[in-house]
Amino acid sequence: MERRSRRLERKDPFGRHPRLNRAGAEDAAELSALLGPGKVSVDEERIRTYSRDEVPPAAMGGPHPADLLVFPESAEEVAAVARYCHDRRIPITPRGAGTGLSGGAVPARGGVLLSFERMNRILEIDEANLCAVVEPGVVTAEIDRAAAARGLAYVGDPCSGDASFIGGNVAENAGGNKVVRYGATGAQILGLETVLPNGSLVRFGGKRRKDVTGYDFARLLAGSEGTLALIVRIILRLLPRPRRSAALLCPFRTLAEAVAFVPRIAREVRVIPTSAELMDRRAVALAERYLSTRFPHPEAGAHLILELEGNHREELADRVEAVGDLCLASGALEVYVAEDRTSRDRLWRARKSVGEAIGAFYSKFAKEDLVVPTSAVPELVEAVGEAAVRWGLDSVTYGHVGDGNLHVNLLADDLPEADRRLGEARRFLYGRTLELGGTLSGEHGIGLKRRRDAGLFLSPEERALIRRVKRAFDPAGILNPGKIVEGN
Ligand code: LAC
Ligand code: ZN
Repeated sequence: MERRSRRLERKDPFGRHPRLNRAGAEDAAELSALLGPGKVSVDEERIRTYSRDEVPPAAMGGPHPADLLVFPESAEEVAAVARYCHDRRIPITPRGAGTGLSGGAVPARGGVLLSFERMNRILEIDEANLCAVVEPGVVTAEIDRAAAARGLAYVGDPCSGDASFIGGNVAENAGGNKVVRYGATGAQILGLETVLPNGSLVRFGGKRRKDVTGYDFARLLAGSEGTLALIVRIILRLLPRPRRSAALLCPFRTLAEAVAFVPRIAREVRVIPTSAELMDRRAVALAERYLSTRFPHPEAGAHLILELEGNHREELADRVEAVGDLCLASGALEVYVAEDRTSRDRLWRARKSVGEAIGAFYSKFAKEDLVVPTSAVPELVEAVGEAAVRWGLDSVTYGHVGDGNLHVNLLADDLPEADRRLGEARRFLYGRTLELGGTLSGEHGIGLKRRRDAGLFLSPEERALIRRVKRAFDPAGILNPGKIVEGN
């Protein structure tokens, strides 16, 4: 029989967490020696700034500062950091641009925060294979700009695309405005190069359109929230860039009419729009106030923003007309068509500002990211209305109506017992979402913020599998600990 090694195992006998250590001044010095000058920081102010994302720290039990920051410049340097931390059981939390909305990049258990901001090169736009090879710290929108120069497109388009990093998009499987047509970030990934928590470099997938040689690990890593591996290089599919596009702004008398209209586009016009976005009346009012702008028909119950593409003038004009006519026949008060860049950009800016506007004007709210089968969207919208009335709350509903993912916000500023109302209303909405075949998060992830809520939506078997997959990649439990499910 094999003898158990008597080596001291750093394991917490009472918890499911492996025992983890903090990083101290000595680790900062050693990492600095390992990486070279200027790549490690222990500056408190800087650590505070880097140790958060877009979620107010108060919503996650206060700030969770890292012990130190590292700024590697290559995959080898990432691997060196991983090996160092692995040997000492020091947590590593990977971080992109910090635009996340669930605390995914927040170092829940201290340790090393690894920023990818210096790994920001677009390495290749491969026209022959219709793909891009990029480092994780590239700003998402830059990939599409680089592709556009060759008549190609990168179709991942989260609302934060001008700031977010592609590495964070991959880790969170970010969604956004074009998912209805092209799928989320995961659907754009052909391959990933990663550093496992023990420091080994491993590739998954590659420049190929098909691959059933083994499990699809690249897809598993998309949305793994930085808990399984450090992503150091990404191969993304590119598509031919449509020559023309138009955005339709369609105010509807009621929210219910706007929502009911959306599936008719695919059924009756036989086109899947590039985007089908919703802003209810309050979302419109918030964007107007935040950007000092005006929408036509601010009294409308909701506005839809529909984007259509085509290669030829007539092709696009036909689509615009077909969708526009159907819209008017379905209760739209008007249809505005933005074809030039400036007016399209203005429209999208307004749409993309809503999330920020809520944070700017309100302090007590529930910010949800619910997703249901598209046929259940009308019932979800009804449930939001019901919750608002029952608990005396204001609500703002907007987002990706075309793919069933709505940003539902319940606002409780100035109300007595705001927390109780928000808590009860949220639980009510979660219950309805489950009944409708939906789930907690369509695109923002679980992270630290929603770890407790996730339990309601994941079966015990699924939670156990999540933990086992986590352990398979990261037996020492050092990579982004404390995320997704309790005990991770
Ligand atoms: C949006 C972000 C909040 O869609 O996901 O605006
Ligand atoms: Zn969104």
